[in-house]
Amino acid sequence: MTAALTKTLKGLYLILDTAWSEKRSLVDVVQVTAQHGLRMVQYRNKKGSMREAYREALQLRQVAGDHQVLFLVNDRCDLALAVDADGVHLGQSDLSLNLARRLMGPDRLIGISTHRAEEVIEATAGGADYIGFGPMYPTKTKPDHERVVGIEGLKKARSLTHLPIFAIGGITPDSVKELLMAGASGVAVASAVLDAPDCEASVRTFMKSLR
Ligand code: TZP
Ligand code: MG
Repeated sequence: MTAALTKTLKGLYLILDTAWSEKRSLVDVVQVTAQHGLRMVQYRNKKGSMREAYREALQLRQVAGDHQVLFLVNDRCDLALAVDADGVHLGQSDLSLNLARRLMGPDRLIGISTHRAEEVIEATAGGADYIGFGPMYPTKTKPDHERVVGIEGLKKARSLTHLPIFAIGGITPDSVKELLMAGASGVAVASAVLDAPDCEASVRTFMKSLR
């Protein structure tokens, strides 16, 4: 990973979850939120076919690239490579970090979802570029989510890794300060932006609290 990329791994990381795409198209969301300083998004499609996901991700990848927004794909290295994404975000039951690195190469980002100390240590030792840590709070976006880790869990994670940590799960602008204080480098958010009555206003509020 280049030094320039390392510097980008903080702040707001918007999860473009297709389950939350009813209020506003995800393309629209990327276009408007990029104007408020958003620099990193993740395409997350848990339901569509690979063909559908490819079409949608390709379009979003192009729009993100046009706005200098890093574009990562959730779960799937094949889709990430097919759309020439900047990286992939993997959960604990996706391809191993080792195998993913062989596929993705040294320059693309690999993020790993972690929920406990051992996973943080393993992702760090395995050469991840950043970790997601959570869920910080209960969330509807991931109904089968792991046990809530809490602020103490985040502090512990911070003590175990030098990697950027994105806190995730049920995060709203009101929770940002305590998460940064506990050591988060940034916050990964879906519903608080995508399901907001005004997604631009929500991103602006996030950006302000992240400053
Ligand atoms: N992984 C852990 S919690 C979560 C994911 C994908 C959902 C994040 O979405 P929201 O709507 O910001 O809680
Ligand atoms: Mg996953």
